[in-house]
Amino acid sequence: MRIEAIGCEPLLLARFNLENSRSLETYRRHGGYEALRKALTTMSPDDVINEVKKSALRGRGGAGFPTGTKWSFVPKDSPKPKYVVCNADESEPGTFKDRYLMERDPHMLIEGMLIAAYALGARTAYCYTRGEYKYLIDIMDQAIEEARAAGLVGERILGTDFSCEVYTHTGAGAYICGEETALLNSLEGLRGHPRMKPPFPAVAGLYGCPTVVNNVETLCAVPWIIMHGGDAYRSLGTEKSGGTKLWSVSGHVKYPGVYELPMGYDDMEKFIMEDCGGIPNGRKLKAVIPGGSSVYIMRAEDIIGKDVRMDYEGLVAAGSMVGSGGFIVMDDTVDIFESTKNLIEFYKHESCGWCTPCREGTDWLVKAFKRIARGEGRPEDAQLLLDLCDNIEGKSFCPLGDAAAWPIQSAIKRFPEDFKRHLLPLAEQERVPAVA
Ligand code: L3W
Ligand code: SF4
Repeated sequence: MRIEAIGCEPLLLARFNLENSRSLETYRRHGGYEALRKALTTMSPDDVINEVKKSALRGRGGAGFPTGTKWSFVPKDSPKPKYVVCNADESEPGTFKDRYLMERDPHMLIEGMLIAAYALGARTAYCYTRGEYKYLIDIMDQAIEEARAAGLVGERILGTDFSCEVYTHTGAGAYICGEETALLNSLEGLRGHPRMKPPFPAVAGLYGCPTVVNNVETLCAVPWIIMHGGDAYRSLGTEKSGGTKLWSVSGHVKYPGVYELPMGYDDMEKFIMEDCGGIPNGRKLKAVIPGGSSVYIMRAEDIIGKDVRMDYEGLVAAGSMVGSGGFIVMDDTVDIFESTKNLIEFYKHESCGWCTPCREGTDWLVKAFKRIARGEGRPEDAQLLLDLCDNIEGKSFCPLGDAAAWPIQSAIKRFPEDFKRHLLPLAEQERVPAVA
C-alpha cells in the first residue's frame, strides 16, 4: 500500500510518516493548532469564511460543492445553536482515504472542525464515523481528550472567548447514512433515511438548526488554508478547484494506495501507467471507475493518449466524475457484466427503502442480472436493464438512486460486448470467446 504525494508537496499527507504521527505532541511540533490560534486571535469568522472561499476548496465527499459558499449559507442572525458535522461515514466502494487521515493525523481533522466551528459560530462539532471504522473512534476519542487536556477543545479555547465541544458518533454500517440528511437523522437517533432538500442543512440541519456537513478530507484542508492563505491553496490546483486531492487507488495496478495529487494533475494515463506502476502481469488496461462506484465507468481508449485532466471539469469532459476519488482500475481479464452485477447487488442491499423507484428498481435490476448470469439472458435484456435504470435515475428521493443507475447505464453503453455475450443462449455463449 503506497501513501505518497505526486506532482506536489504533501499537504494532507505531510505528517503521515512521522513517528507517532497521531499524537498531539507530534502534531504541535510540526505546526499543529497554529492555524486555529491564527484564526482565533487575528481573524474574524467572516475573514475565515472569505479565506476558504478564496481557496476554491470544494467538498471532497463526492459532490464538489464550494466549501466557502456552503459556509456562507449559514444564517448569521439565527438565534438557534449551530453545528459542524464531519461526515466520516466513508462507504463509497473503492474509497479509503478518510480512514487514513483519521488514523494517521486525527488532530488535523479536529483542528479543521474547530476552525469551521469558529467561522460558523458553532459550539458543538460531531464526527460521524461509519460503524465498520469502530477502531477509528478510539483514535479520535483519544485525540479529542488530548486536545481537551491542552485547552484546545472545550471552554475558552487557547484562552480566547471561543468554546467548542467535539464528539464522536458511530453509525451502524448503512451506506445511506453518508448522505448528509440521512446522517443527520441517524445522529438524532432516528431511522437513517434522507430528508427533503431544501431546506439544506446549512439552514435547517441537526435538530432543525443551521448545520454544516463536510467530508473528512475537506475539513483536513482547512488548517493549511488558514495558515498559508486561500490564494496559496488555490494556486496548487486550478482556478475552479483549488489545492490537492486524495485518490484511493485499488484494483489492477502494481502500486495501489492513497495518492495526493494537485487538482488538475494533467494526465490520467501517466498516473496509472507510471505513478501507480502500470497494469501488472503483462495485462492491458480495460476500464477505470475514477470516483468511487457511483460514477460513470471509463474505457481505456478514453484515457490512453487523451491527456485526461484529473479535476472536476477535466473528468466531466472525459465522460466521468471526480466523485469521492475512489479510483478502481480494471485490466482486460475483467468481465464488465460481472463487475456491474456486483455493484448493483451493493446498491440494492444499501437502498434504504424509503422511495419506490430505488427500492423496487434496484431489486428488479438484481433479479434481472441474476437471471442473465444463470444463462437465461435474452437479446432484449440490455434494453430492459436500461429501462429499469431510466425508471430510477432522476426519479428517486436521494442521490443513491442515480448512483445505482449510472454505473449500469455507462457499463452497457461503453462495454456492450461484455453484455451481449451474456445475452446469448448458453450454448452460443461458449462459442463467443470469454473476456481475455
Ligand atoms: C445550501 C444550497 N447548501 C447544495 C450543499 C448540500 C451538500 C452539498 C452538495 O451528494 C454526491 C452524491 C453521491 N444551499 C445548496 C447547499 N448545498 N446546494 O452542498 O450537495 P449535493 O446535493 O450536490 O450533493 P450530495 O447530496 O451531498 C453527494 C456522490 O456524492 N458520491 C458519494 C460519495 C460517498 C462518499 C464516501 O464514502 N465518503 O463520499 C460519489 O460520487 O452519489 O451524488 O452539503 O447541502 N442551495
Ligand atoms: Fe432510500 Fe434509495 Fe430512495 Fe435514497 S433513492 S431515499 S436510498 S430508497
